[in-house]
Amino acid sequence: MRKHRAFPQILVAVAVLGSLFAGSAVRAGAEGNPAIDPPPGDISFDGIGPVLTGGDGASASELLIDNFSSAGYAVRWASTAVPVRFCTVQANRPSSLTAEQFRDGVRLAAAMWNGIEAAVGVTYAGDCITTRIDMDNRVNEIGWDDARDLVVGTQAGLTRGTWLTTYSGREFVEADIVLEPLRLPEACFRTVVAHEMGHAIGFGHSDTRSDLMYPSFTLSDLSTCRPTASAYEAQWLASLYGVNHRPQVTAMADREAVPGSSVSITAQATDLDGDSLTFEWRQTGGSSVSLQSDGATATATAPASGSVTLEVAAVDRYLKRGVASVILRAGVATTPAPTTPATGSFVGAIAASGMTLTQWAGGSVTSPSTASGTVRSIWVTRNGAAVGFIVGAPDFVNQPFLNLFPGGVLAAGSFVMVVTG
Ligand SMILES: [Ca+2]
Ligand SMILES: [Ca+2]
Ligand SMILES: [Ca+2]
Ligand SMILES: [Zn+2]
Repeated sequence: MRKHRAFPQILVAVAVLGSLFAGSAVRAGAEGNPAIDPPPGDISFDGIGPVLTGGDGASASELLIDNFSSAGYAVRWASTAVPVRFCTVQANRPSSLTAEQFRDGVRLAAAMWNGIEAAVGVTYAGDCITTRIDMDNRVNEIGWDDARDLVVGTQAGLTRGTWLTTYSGREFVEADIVLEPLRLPEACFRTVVAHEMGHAIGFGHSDTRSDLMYPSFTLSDLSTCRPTASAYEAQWLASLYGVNHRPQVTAMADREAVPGSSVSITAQATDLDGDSLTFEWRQTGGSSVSLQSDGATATATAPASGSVTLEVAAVDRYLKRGVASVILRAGVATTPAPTTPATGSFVGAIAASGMTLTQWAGGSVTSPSTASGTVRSIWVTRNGAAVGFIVGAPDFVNQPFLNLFPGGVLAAGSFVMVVTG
């Protein structure tokens, strides 16, 4: 039985904090600020006990977010607020982490939570317009501790959430994540972000070591910096928000095409929940080719050689993604497939019965067409001898003619004798 450790919540008036520190200078570090060496031993992600603050005057005892028990006070985002949008504030980022590594950590955490089939999703919007975390601006920021010193002791970060109680329960209105600028292995940094994001979508702490929402990690055992939520946590998220499935998507079979030619590829997708879907196409392998997409259909240029891999994702409103790929290979420049020669015809009128000397208008003698009569045979002269094609006769009978004119195709303008009847 999983239990949540409940500790008294210390309420902090966010508005007061905001006014207290509104004037403090924030050093915007393109290069980042010096990183703080982490403390030895266990590092708590964000302190022990409940981490969320009510925005509606709820009492301390009501603020215990006991999400791992059946009798907890859950806080969640209203479905109209999903996907939950986060942006990053780069100010005060430690020098041990590049701006892009910071963004990658957030991107991966969002993708990890979105991978769970629950009716909640997280979208990462890139860097915030603002350069300072504001706890009361209705923008969900992820950034670094500053002169306010919100993260203290052996904590790596904190999540400050506010919610309002509505007829359907407690609904978040904002959740900000403040990180201490610690010098951490990238895997542990990513875990901290994923853990805090977990709080920001409604998780409390778990007392199970193998859960992402366990309250602490230790640098002496990097396996405690786990990249994903556990199966149990996935289940819990689905019970908080309801299940929502990722779309099922299939692309066309692998293709081979003449180098440089334009190839159209179509994906088919379904969603068990009936969500409307958008499609994202990208190239995941091979030398770069042009790729243009319009919904479920994409047009790519076949590579000059080798093959390229294209991936299509069908994405629903909760950012659940179904993915399929298709390989596009450079084919040999194909010779046109042999085609049935066009019906042949004569120049001018042909007698309904008898012999007519005329000219061939083009096409094959194997299916001659005339306005009158039935063509019995067609004759040409070669080296003073007549060579005939008997319509409807077996090939061996007509072999001498077909040897001269493969497929029975006679050049337009050739003089022929036609026998009809
Ligand atoms: Ca904010
Ligand atoms: Ca601090
Ligand atoms: Ca769905
Ligand atoms: Zn935590």
